[in-house]
Amino acid sequence: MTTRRQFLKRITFFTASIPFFNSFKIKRGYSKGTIRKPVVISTWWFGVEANKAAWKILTSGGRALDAVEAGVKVPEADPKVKSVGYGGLPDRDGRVTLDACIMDEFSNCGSVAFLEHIKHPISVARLIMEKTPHIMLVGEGALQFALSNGFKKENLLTPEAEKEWKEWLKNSEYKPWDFQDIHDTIGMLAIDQKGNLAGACTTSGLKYKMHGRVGDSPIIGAGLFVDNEVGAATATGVGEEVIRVAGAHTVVEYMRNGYTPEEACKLTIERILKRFKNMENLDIQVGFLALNKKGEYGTYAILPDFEYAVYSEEEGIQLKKSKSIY
Ligand code: SD4
Repeated sequence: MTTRRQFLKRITFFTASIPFFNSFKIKRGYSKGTIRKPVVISTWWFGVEANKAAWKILTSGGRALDAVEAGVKVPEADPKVKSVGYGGLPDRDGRVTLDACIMDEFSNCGSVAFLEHIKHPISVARLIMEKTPHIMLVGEGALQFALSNGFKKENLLTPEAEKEWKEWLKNSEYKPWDFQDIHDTIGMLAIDQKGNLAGACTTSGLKYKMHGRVGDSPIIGAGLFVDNEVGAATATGVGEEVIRVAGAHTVVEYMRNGYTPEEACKLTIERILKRFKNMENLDIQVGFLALNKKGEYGTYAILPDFEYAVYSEEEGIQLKKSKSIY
């Protein structure tokens, strides 16, 4: 069991040793070893079903982009997942507002934020990527764009989510990270049979957030980043902390410098923690997933309990526990 003090020492060691590791980056860089493909990884328990949908596309020779879109649509449509799409817990005004983004192997990307009434924000994000000169549409403009492209306007607040929100209203205590009721994003990364990478990220955001709040999930470089030469990364947890360090982009940059996916995630988590003076009462969760060009993946989180799903030839479908600082 690591004490907080040991942990702080470790951070200092890591920070001091980065230039040392960097001096080895050529040697530590990409070997010409076998590339494992296809592979798909995604955040949390609902990643299992999502990965299965993605896997069908990957194993029939489809594009990673199509696989990640199809994959994350599974929890978007599932009312049991109270943190993504339909059935997501609302903001403090009782409105379900969604954030999502998608990125492909050519650095094409699309994003929606603060979108209401559309069950599949990821598909709206993809359409923005493919049909507009822009990357990101938000709020009313994003809704108008979706409706004019054939998406249906729906009520996404299920009776169960409404009941929970009304219960919360009694005390209105805002806890961005509530261990009793983990509230999470799906971030998914895939490498297809051709060795191309793509990623998708979609969420209803932190429950009972302020109306209008946007997290990291629709921000390219924060909640998701894909560089087809290097690798891809995605994030879950308190989006404000992820945005502050341009999380997913930082993970990819560490991989570019030769770090493994797990090392890259860990270094980025440590970057987040640098600003916290008092680690004793830290109750903020952030988790990163990363997949490199060789089909190797890795994860790291601040707190335990971050789990992720992986699907590959070697491992089949598995739900795994991530390593964490605490
Ligand atoms: C957000 N990162 O809106 C998302 C939500 C999440 O665990 O992943 N919560 O900040």
